[in-house]
Amino acid sequence: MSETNGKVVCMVTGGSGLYGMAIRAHVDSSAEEKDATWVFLSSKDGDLRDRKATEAIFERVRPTHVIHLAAMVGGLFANMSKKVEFYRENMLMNDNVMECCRIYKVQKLVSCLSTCIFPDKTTYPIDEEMIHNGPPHKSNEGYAYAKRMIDVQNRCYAEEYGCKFTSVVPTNIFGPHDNFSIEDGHVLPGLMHKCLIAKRGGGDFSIWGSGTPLRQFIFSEDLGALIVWVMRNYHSVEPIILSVPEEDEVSIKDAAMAVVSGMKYTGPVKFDTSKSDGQFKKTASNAK
Ligand code: GFB
Repeated sequence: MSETNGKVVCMVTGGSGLYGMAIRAHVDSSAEEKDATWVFLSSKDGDLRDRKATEAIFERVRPTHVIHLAAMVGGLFANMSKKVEFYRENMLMNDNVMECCRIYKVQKLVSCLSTCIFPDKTTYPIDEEMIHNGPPHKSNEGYAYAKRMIDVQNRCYAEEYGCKFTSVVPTNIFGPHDNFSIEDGHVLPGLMHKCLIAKRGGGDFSIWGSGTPLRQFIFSEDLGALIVWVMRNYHSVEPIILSVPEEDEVSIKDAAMAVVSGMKYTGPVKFDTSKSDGQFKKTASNAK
């Protein structure tokens, strides 16, 4: 995409997180992004839950394009215990960023949903048309409804103000610069961290739940390249799923055993079935 007037200034909120750092890795290694200015925000640049702080960031950076990744995120267990915070903090950030994108005439906004926001009772594979066809899994309804409102707001801004806002729906992400939090993080980084502790003699390697739930995992740096492609080349307001294909869905047990072999752990492996399995499956189609 060539800009007729002036440079592309692309601002990435949540720029220091797992997803943001993956975009940075892609941008740093791709020739076609050399002509654009990329600004990666972290929470140190301002609190996006605060409207004045958000406006001050837009005033300073004057972005032409925004990739909005900043969010209160967490794995199943964090979501189950902090539904109010997951709803409120994400709603505040999303509303401030979208309204500032309108006011500052941002040419393109790409926000981030997640495959966990899909209906819990559904047919498979799930595609982009099905997001609102029923309530999400109870475990993360706070986060899921806040994320679903991004899709609703995108359509309202497009209809009323002609804003070019859209969203991507990544499946479970893993990769470098994760927080690897065992209590609040996602499954793969949590398992890697627990496996490291077990290797160092800190007890047996414990997989939470039964290991039977199914997930599609995408490597963060592949996702980084995909979202930059969406910013440059995808012009619909409708969300687009970014995932590995259905056939690459694996069980939590298979994923855990991949961590075990990848980290050359040879000790005992056990399943802590006192922990929840959460949503059994949320198979997404990447046909689009
Ligand atoms: O990544 P995760 O926490 O979230 O995966 P979801 C949870 C699944 O992995 C459950 C099992 O079936 C857990 O029982 N599991 C096994 C573990 N061992 C572990 C472990 O050590 N840590 C964790 N966290 N899980 C999330 C949503 O759902 O999907 C988020 O809650 C987000 O909002 C994310 O959207 C993509 O995949 O279940």
